Amino acid sequence: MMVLESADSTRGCKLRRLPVAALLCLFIQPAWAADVTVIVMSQSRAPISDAVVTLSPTGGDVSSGESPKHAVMVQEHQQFAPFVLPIRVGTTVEFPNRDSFRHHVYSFSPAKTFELKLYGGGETQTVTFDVPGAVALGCNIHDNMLAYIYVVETPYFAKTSSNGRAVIQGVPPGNYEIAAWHPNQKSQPSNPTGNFDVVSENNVEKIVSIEMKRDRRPRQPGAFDEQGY
Ligand SMILES: [Cu+2]
Repeated sequence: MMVLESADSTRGCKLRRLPVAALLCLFIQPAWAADVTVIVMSQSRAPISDAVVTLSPTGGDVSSGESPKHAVMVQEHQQFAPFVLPIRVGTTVEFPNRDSFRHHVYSFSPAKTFELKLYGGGETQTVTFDVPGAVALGCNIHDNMLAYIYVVETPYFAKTSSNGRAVIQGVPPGNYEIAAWHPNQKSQPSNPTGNFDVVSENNVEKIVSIEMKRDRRPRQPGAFDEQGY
C-alpha cells in the first residue's frame, strides 16, 4: 500500500494517510508558493520597523493574487494608527475617529490629494486609493498628527515589525524585484534593490539595506515638504 509521506507532494492535503485521497491530491494539489522573509536594515545595520517591502513580478504582471480590499487608519489619542499603512491599489481605507473631539484629515500628496473635513468622535469616513505611491496624512487641527499610507500595485507586500522583519506569504514561483520604502529614508520613492527567483516552496530570506535620514518623526507643519511628497 502506498502512503505518501513526502511533505513536498502532500502540501496542502490533510488526508495523507488515505492512499486514494493521497493519489487524488496529486491531481487537485494547488500550485505551491513560498513565504519570503525580508529583513530591512539601515546603513548602520540597525533593524528598521515600519518599512514597506514589495515583491513585484518581473514583467510587471501584478493583476493576479489576492489582497484585502479594506483597511483602517484610526484616529485615537490625537494620533493616527498605524504610523505606516501599506495597501494595494484600489483599497478603500476607513478613517474612524475614536477621540471625543473632531479631526480634519488631509493629504497634499500627488498619489492622493484629499480632505475629510471636520468630523467628530464615533464617525468614520472612507477614501479609496487608486494611484500607487506614498500618501502623507495630516490633521488641520492637530499639527503633531502624522502617518503614511503607502499604495502598491503588487499583491506581494508586507510591513516590517520592530525587529526589521517582514514576511510575505504565498509567493508563487517566478522572478521578483524587491523594493523597500520608509518615510524617513533618504531617497524617495523606493529604490529597487535587486531581483531574485522563487524556484521552490522552500522559504526564502533576503536582507535589504536602506539609507535613512536622522531618526526622527517630523512633527512640525511643513514637514511634508521636506519629505518630498
Ligand atoms: Cu486631529
